[in-house]
Amino acid sequence: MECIFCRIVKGQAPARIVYEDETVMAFEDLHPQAPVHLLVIPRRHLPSLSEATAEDEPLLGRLLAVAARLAQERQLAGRGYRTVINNGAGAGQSVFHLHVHLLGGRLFHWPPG
Ligand code: DGP
Repeated sequence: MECIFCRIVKGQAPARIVYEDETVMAFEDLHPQAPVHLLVIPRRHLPSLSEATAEDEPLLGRLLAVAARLAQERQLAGRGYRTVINNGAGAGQSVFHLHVHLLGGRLFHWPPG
């Protein structure tokens, strides 16, 4: 079974897409953990942060820049928002296609669970 996020990128699985360009895409998380919960992903399949190489550094910056822009557009910055990358099953990663969670619209606690 192909990666679910690759299927979303190809338009083969449904998603509420909020942003896309030639390298990244953002859509609403299926199981939101906050009033705003978006996932920002590379179009290209990259399983996790730990598998990113030096060549991926511009892409990693792009993922965060898009997350920040989406947060700005949704006026999340004033109250604060959180970006999360779960890396590996032990850290809670369940979809092995790199993604940045953008969460906002509520208060967040530290340390995370
Ligand atoms: P993580 O646990 O960090 O790998 O986060 C994966 C997220 O992906 C999780 O919050 C739920 C979300 N998710 C899983 N499958 C789908 C899907 O088919 N569509 C969308 N929009 N989100 C999904």
